[in-house]
Amino acid sequence: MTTQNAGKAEPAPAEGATIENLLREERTFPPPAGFASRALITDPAILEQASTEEGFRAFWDAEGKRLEWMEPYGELYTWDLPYAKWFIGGKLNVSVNCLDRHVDAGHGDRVAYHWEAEPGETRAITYRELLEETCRLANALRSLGVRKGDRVAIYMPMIPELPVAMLACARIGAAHSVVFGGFSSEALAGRIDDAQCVALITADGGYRKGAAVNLKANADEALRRSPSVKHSVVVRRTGQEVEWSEGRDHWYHELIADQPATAAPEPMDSEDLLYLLYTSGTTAKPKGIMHTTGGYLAGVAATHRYIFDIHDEDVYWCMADIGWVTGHSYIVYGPLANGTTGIIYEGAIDYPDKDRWAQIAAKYHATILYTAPTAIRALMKYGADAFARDDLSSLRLLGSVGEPINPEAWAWYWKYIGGERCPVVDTWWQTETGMIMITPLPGITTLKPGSATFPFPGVKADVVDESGTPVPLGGGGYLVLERPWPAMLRGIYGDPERYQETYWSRYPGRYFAGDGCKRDDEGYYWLLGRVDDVMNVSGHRISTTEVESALVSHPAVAEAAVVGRTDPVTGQAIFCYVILRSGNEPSDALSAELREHVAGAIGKLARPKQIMFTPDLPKTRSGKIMRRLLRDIAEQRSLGDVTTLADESVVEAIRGQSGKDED
Ligand code: 7RM
Repeated sequence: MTTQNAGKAEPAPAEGATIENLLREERTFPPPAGFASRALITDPAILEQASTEEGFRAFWDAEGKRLEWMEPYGELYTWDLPYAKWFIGGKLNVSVNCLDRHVDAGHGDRVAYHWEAEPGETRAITYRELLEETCRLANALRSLGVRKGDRVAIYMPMIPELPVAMLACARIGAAHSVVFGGFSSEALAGRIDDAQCVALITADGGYRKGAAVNLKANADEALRRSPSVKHSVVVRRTGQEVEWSEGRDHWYHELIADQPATAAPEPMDSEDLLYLLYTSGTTAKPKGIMHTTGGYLAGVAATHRYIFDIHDEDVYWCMADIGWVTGHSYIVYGPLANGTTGIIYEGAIDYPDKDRWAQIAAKYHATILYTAPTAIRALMKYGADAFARDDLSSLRLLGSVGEPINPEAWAWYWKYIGGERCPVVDTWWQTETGMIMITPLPGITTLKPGSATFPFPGVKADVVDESGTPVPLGGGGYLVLERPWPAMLRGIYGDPERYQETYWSRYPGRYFAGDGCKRDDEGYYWLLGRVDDVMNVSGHRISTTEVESALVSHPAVAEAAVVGRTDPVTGQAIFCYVILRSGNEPSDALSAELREHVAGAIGKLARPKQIMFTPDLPKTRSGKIMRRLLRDIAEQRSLGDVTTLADESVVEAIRGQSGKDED
């Protein structure tokens, strides 16, 4: 096998390998001794133990037993492909597990969330307060006729009432469907309609970079088209002028004012629907991913606890928006199930000051930060001096999620934010998986920058080629999962065929994640981006991730996005969008240098055809680069669906640049 070389010669496509393995990263970081000595998991044998069916069952049974059940479960799980059920016959309520349980154990005064608003207000909400507010809203929803089995849409900014709304739904057995506050009325209407939601919980507005967003106006527009919603509950956040529909609209504060602070929790079957969360397909209509009760809660609680190594005194800050799955699993359900003290921040992390995030981390003595590579690269662009005045010495663990993290960003995160003492957990998972699946365990795993390392205990993953044959270590292919896991999706709402087709038909019996992946000779997993993004240059299947990582390892480059563009000679040619670090100017010389740099770092076959310098990149609200749009721009086509694009002006800014063909 010759695919291990660092690209000095052009390797032929390796047998069975469907995606080239080009980038080589040699740095390793064992767990810092001070960290490992008090970590929750210190024995590497757990990975081996949980790999057998017996060990896997023992692991999840123990995690299931940590939860509070109204009726105990019998069988641990059943697997009637492609449908798993977990904790069979058990009854529980998620809000009880997230709230009552901790208050009953004497932790009512513990802070559940430190809330920090962009304009500067703050609130500390204890577990007792969160429980009482949840019960008031649960009662209010019941008074409006919302019942077990109904669906409730939530369209809110990052304010404490958002987790309250989710928990209140969970308390009464209604499934919530949270729609990002940044989405349009059209996106909201489509999602409400698909789920036939009976109620909507929203706010008058929210703040983002100093401006008030018109949530209520968007919601009103959506409700004109979505007649299933009979009641709309509105939090007064900004105080802005709103239209009012008598009988349908209710102020949150008025509605809960007279409600009792206790509410009987609905006993839910372990397999009852907890929530829907819509993920946008590239062109087709968004999929309502279904998550249920017992397995989901056990899955997110266990992964949160062991991967973030949660101790009682931790102050944990996941910087995601609650409107995407990271917020559901790792701001709300996992952390609350574990009785963790967390931070919720409403605004942009670099507003009004570049170091706003660091001021917040310092103020609350955050011990754990969990964010996305896109945020890390944005902070890199500002440079470490931007937060030199903030004391980040309380930090002890860092996490990354959402995209492959390029080794340079990883190393910067480790060095400048973590002060070279905090393990960095690069966590791979999806809306569909519900919980983290591939990840370091920070007390035992030797880290490699850019690798999500190994499957979580009990997770059975593999990397396969087109035909489904496992690719040997050292090669790249497609990531599959081979055994059910408790937090896995239970389907796509209203569309069982699409569920079967999207995830289970390509490799019968195995879950197809849609991501490229390679393993190195020590078995470390390296995620290579979405398979739709893989480029085909002269028959070599090259991951955009590896070319982007190579570009970002050049000192002039802050961020890069790479796509394949149709090429008459090579099929596709590598087209790179590059954002420069401040102090660097676009030039033909720099363009040539970057192309050489990539060729030198990962091989001549990956030498870019074209570099386009650009001020910005199109991203989703959760920070993922929309390579599909970049392909459209590179091919000079009209753009496809742009509803999930965070900032539409970016596309025009890019189109205004010129890119010159090389060669
Ligand atoms: C949690 C989340 C899922 C997709 C997934 C990947 C990519 C997420 C990583 C990652 C490499 C990671 N859910 N992805 N985490 N790629 N390394 N650590 O992001 O449903 O919104 O997206 O995100 O492509 O399939 S998601």
